[in-house]
Amino acid sequence: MRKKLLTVVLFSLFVVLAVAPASYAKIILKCGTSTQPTHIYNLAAEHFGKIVAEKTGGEIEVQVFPASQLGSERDMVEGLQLGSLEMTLTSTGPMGNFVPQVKLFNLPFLFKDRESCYRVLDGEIGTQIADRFVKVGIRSLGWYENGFRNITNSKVAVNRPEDMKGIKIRVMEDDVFILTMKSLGASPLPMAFGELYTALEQKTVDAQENPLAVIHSSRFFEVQKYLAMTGHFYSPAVMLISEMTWQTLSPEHQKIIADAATQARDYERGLSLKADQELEAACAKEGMTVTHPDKAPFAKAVAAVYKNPSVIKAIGGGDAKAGQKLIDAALAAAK
Ligand code: EAX
Repeated sequence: MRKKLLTVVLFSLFVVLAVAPASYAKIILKCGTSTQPTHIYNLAAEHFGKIVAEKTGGEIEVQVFPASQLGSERDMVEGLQLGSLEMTLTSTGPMGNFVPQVKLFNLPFLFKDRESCYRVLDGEIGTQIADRFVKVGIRSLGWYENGFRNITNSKVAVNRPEDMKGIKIRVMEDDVFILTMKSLGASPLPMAFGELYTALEQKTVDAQENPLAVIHSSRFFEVQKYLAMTGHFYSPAVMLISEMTWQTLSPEHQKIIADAATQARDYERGLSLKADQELEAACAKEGMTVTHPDKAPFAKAVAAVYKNPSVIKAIGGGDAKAGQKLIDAALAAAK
């Protein structure tokens, strides 16, 4: 009897040990974003996770944490460097603090249209800048899209740059955004995205600027009356993975993740285009007054940002000549 019991126990132990490695091998990749669950970043991150789960037979699970639950965009990138977070899909807002050359993409009216954006981002310039991330402990899995940014505010219908005078506007945390809004005569206040809705609600700021996909999913129409389709910045996004995490993955898993990220990028760009086609009317339906200002006077007002010595130097990573070269190359490629 005892012998039989022992056999059963040993057999059970064998079964547990045989099965255990598979369950222990499961890899969880947490991916944080700043935006609301229905926003295109999160739909794309879920799509990415689905492909990865399928291709790895469930060995890798991507868990998406929207709405700044894991911190601001800057906090999350720092988390990737420390290895406390595996992935994030972020705007370029905070990225200039990690790789200054990214500030290039923050210049106003740099790109003509989406084709021009993709040509620069997916081409040599975008690839070279993305390659720099690895040196600071993060790895780019591709340029996604936040979108063309438009201005909303609670005070006035904006038709000309002059209408921006004295308007307190929240901007992302980078001096290029601050200088751009100053050159329009507005009073910019840098702030993390997670604090923005409350700041608009409590009137700490009058205005903000974001792509339609963000404006609509964050329900800014509840606290902002006016929407001006200025398209002043094209805001790229970037899918990032912690380099520490990346180095623990097998080459097979790395390939699956890289390919899935490219597929999800194309999916996300499609969603972003659709958002731009549909959400202006949706915002109007929610009660916003929409204006379509002539962009030329805005572009003229912000042209000074391109001549700003500290911006040029920063874009060159501390080298003004390199900065000017990069700006010229981007302008030529974006044409
Ligand atoms: O990345 O901070 C911002 O306004 C960004 O556009 C937003 O968080 C999406």
